[in-house]
Amino acid sequence: MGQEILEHEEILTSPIVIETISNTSNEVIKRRSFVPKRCAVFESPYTVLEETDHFEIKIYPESAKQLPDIIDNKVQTIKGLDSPDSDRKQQYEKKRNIGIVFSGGPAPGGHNVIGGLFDAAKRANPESRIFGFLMGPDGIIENEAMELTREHVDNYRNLGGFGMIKTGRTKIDTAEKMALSAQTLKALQLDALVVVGGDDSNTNAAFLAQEMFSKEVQVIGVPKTIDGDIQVRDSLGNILCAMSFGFHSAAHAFANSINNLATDCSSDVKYWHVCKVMGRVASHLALEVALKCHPNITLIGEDIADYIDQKRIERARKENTVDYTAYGMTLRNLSRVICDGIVRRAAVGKNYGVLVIPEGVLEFINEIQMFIIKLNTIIADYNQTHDNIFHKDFPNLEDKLDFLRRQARLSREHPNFSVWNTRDDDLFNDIPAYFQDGLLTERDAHGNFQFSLVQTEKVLMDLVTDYLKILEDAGRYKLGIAKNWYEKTMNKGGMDPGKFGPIIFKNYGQSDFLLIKSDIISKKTMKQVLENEGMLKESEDIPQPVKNVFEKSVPKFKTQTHFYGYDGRGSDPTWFDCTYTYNLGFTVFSLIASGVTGQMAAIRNLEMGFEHWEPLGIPIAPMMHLEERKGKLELVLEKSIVDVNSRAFRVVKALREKWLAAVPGNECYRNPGPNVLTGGTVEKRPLTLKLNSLDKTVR
Ligand code: FBP
Repeated sequence: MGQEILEHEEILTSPIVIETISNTSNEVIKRRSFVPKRCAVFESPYTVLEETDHFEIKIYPESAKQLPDIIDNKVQTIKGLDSPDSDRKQQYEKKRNIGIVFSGGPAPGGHNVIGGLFDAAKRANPESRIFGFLMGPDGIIENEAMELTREHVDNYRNLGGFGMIKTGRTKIDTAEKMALSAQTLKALQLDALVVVGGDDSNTNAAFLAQEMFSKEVQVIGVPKTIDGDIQVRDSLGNILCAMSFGFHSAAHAFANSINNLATDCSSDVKYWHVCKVMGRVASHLALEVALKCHPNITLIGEDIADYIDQKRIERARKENTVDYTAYGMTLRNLSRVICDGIVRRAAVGKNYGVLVIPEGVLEFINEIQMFIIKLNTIIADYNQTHDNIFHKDFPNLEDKLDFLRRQARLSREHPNFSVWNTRDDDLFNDIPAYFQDGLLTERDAHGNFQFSLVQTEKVLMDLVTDYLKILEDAGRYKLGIAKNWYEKTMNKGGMDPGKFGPIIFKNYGQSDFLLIKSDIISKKTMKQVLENEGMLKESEDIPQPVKNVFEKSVPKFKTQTHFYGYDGRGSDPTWFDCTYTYNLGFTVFSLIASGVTGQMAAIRNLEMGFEHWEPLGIPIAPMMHLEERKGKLELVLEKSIVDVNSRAFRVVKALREKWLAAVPGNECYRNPGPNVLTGGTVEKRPLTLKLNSLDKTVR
């Protein structure tokens, strides 16, 4: 034993072993040393803001009421300045204490926001101090912060995740949490707080900015989320911020993994890979993945919501009525769409494929959306009325269902005041328990439904499997048999393929992939057909080659399910995200150095090449609108969803049939390439943005 330990030690002290197993791979060392380009304005030693009135912003009265001190903020563009006057110089170079916090899910590029802010702040004044709040907004409430040194920052440059200071989903949404936060900011003598987060966190940043206005602490937001749903436009549709950071890297990571599955399944030819792709509500990530790697089927939630069943409309029109169920897709409809693709590929011998399902697809299905809204309201009401937590009081599914049943019974006595009636209860009881459990899952701190915790893909694939069975029993789901294989098998068994062909196949002589007739659904029915056609006597068994042909035609639907989400959130940032976030850090500093608050740092023209990028500050308060949250209307920054009229979506729609590849021959899969920062061929910006910008000219 002692001898063995010694040997282990000897092995581990060898310099080659040390280098080989180091936690820091050569790739990490190379990444850390990459220096992203800076926008031209940041090449100047100073910057200045220029208020612009180019943009039309419609202000909600409620925003003006709740955020009076920051409602008049304007869009600010950033200009480089080489020789400032002494006031400007003094203001810019002032020693500052700046705090930064990550809020919500990780997104590749966050460390470079810190890197950019750190470099810009230290360039202006090496005495300035940057504090990172630990574990998200909890770090502000509980005053858990660390001063970030150059060593910390250098260690994480161009690397994924939020590991340097971690993150959390707490919302600073009560007077008590606000007061504790104010105490922390005062204790650290902060001049400014930077909130790096999604739509909800930027909303929170606006409320913090309002609260800290009188205390003279500036609050600046940064648009982060892999979901890509922070896309800010003015009321005329001019783009102020085309994309949150992290989106491109996550989509790239997902597309690479999905492309690997495409390579595998088209080699192994036996699995359908069902890939759920993150994005809480909007399907931006699924759309980008589709453009990057061309899966056979990609569902887009927004497209599903837009679906209109023309046949139903026509039928209703003839009957002089309106069929409201003709608008939007049901879960059942959707499973039929998937089945159609599977059946059509099977007909040309392709018993495999790649299906991409956006995580938030259920949000776009009316029947499910109705449950989500109703249950949100019920849970929020319960928590408020009982000053307790619904999920603590009803920990098990059975308890929750029991509670709902009681609500349904109550609705009979008070029909006008009920959110949950007996019809809801009956419909809800019709869905599988694991799905009921998913729909009743706890909402996050912002009141959002947690789609990532629902087995959306299982819900859909259960319906798909059931319907495929029905189609198979009806003889409509069959595997096409290559004509050459059929002829070879028959000839080898001493049978004439030409004699049997027209009897057992419906397209013999017309296609290279032969489909067994619909009424032949078993060996028994095959025997009957052969007997009827005089090819077989009642006492005879089906010839072995014909049996082999039949067996080959029976599709075996086998799936592998995958969830792409957390892996992409933790991936290293692409060139686009490294460069974008580093410049966001510089933008944040420029906004702080100019004394503004309640602004979100952004870069305009991301949809174009780097040379067109324009750093700017977007006023958060005027961008807010009212939305239902936790069953109540709340002021929030609007989430952007996929525009079904956008060029990117229309390209995917136009290529749907091609990528399904339900024809004999090659697939259309695309390899997006490795995520390298230099010398590679990886796309320099999201394909969605590139396509959507085709009609745009630089202003
Ligand atoms: P953010 O909006 O906070 O960036 O997070 C988005 C997201 O990655 C969604 O795509 C996903 O639904 C959710 O986070 C998962 O959240 P959690 O980390 O709490 O499981």
